[in-house]
Amino acid sequence: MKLVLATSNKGKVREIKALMQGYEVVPYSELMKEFEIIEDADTFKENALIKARAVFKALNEDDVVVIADDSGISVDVLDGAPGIFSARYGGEGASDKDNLYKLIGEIKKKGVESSPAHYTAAIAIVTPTSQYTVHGWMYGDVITQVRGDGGFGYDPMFIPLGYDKTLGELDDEIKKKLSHRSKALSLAKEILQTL
Ligand code: ITT
Repeated sequence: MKLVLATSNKGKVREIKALMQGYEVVPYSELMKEFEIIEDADTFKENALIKARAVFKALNEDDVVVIADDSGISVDVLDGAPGIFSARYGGEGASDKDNLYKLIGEIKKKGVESSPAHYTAAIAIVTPTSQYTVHGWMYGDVITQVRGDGGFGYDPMFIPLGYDKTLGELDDEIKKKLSHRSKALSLAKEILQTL
């Protein structure tokens, strides 16, 4: 079964390919020119559906399954920010590094050096006849330091529960076992098996 990924994020593509072995996973940018998708819903779930539906429509094929991932980090000391705004926390066009340093700055403004936090991933699956969503979460702490260069996004400041290193420092295999994305994708696989 060919799965088309409705994402432009290279970190997500790398992780989803590694987590979906046995499936043919193709980023939509390999099939058409990337286009802007306005993610204007107020939940991860709805934004994932917006992306999957937009790519499904643009592909205009009868026999395709599209998968989208909408994800982000929620920090307790910031009342859950940046949440669904994680990709643009540092402003329009912000890079992963801009977002990371913006988050560190906001946590420091609260007068603390760490805070409990969690990642959320919503995965949407869109087929010619059906639409599904599943979720996964990973809990831990964010710190006001950048440690390691593994993973992507906010990983160099995120320490998963039960560890004392950031996802930037830990082996990829650990994130593969623990992550919000891997938990959501294991549920997605159960759905894909029924199609
Ligand atoms: P697409 O919409 O094209 O998929 P995006 O990067 O805009 O790409 P999102 O809107 O879902 O994707 O934003 C996700 C944000 O959350 C982005 O800033 C990521 O860096 C961050 N994020 C999500 N999962 C992450 C992970 O596993 N590790 C680190 N950061 C993550």
